[in-house]
Amino acid sequence: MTNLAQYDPDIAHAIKNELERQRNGLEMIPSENFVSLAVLEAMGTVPTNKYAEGYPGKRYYGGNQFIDVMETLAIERAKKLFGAEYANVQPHAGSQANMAAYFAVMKPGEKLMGMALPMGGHLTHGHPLSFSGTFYQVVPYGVRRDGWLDMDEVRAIALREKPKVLVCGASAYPRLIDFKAFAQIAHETGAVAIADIAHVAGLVVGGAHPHPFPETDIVTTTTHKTLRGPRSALILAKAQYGAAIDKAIIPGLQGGPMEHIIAAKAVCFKEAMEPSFTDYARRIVANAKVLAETLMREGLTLVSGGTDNHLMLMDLTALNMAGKQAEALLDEVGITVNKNMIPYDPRKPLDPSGIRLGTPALTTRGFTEDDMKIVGRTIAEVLKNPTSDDTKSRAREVVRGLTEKYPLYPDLKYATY
Ligand code: DSN
Repeated sequence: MTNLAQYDPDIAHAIKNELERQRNGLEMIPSENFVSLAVLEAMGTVPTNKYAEGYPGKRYYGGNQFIDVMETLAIERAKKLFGAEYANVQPHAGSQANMAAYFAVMKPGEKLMGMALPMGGHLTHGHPLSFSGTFYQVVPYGVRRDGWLDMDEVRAIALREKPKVLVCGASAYPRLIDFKAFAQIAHETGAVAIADIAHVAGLVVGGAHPHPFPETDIVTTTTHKTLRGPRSALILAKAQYGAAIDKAIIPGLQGGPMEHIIAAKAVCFKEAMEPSFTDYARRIVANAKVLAETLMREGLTLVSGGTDNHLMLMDLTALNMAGKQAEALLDEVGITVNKNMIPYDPRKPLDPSGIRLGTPALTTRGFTEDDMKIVGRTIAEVLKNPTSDDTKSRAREVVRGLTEKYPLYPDLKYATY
């Protein structure tokens, strides 16, 4: 067996370059993070070779005695971590987790009520171009003009429309989500309450965001955002939904589970149960609040006037700039953010008025509130002086100083090329 660098230097080189990009830049896309070396190691292991369709103790293939150990540990840890009666650790990704949750409780053509994507929701919460907007009748809700959710409006829509499923959770909402209030509205109107906590899962288990259980019926999440695990997903639920969700995943939607990723999820859940994870979650939010205050003190506009979680949404209209331009400018100095629609955006999804940025990845590196002030002032200076080469040089120096102060994966060695 030859190693990657020997056999395929082109791919090995691209991977090495990606590692250096991650090391040398400020990663501020709020849905990204850096996994531990233990999680990284588990992902690159031999369970990838194994077919394990079915569930522990009930597989369609032989030879699963060790796979069952991994998956059972992942299930038991997930249940303990989230205080859930049931867990399914097989969804490959967040979209598949949501698809399985809907498939378990709703027939095609029934009503799905979810937050509209341009308002901060997600494609799988009913966007017309997603399976969710194709298979189901969609009833969208949004935020008010001030960027905040209005639970009275959500309740009024749900009472009028009587959806089969009310899904809550968001991809670009900087405030706390009252999962309990959503579940109450769902149950008052006869709907199943699903919380997609992908963005805030790490904050939820770290006690820095309200918890969806025990009120919510089904909870879906990715595992790679604030939860800081492998790129994958998870479904949790009240026990009564377990059998239907198991069937929705297999044979409903997926084939062989990725057991190497399930092993890595088990490691992630163990890490998230450590007392230090609570401190991590608290620091993500503290860093985000300082970053938001710094940006606003510099005169920049944040949707809803700040943040209560790990992310913020900047409205660039007053700078006479679009999200695309801001994303590219910050990229030039080594700061990675993503262009994003803002609520009531007059522009288009691929050319929106805002950017979305957050603190989970920088907090993993060790950035403090004082560092976030420096980051905020640097971002503001670049955005306010888009044509100044001096500004860009200064910003690159700041980025270099900070990334050297908090080295990423200093012990990770790939073969030299
Ligand atoms: N793509 C994810 C995000 O960036 O928020 C949502 O699925």
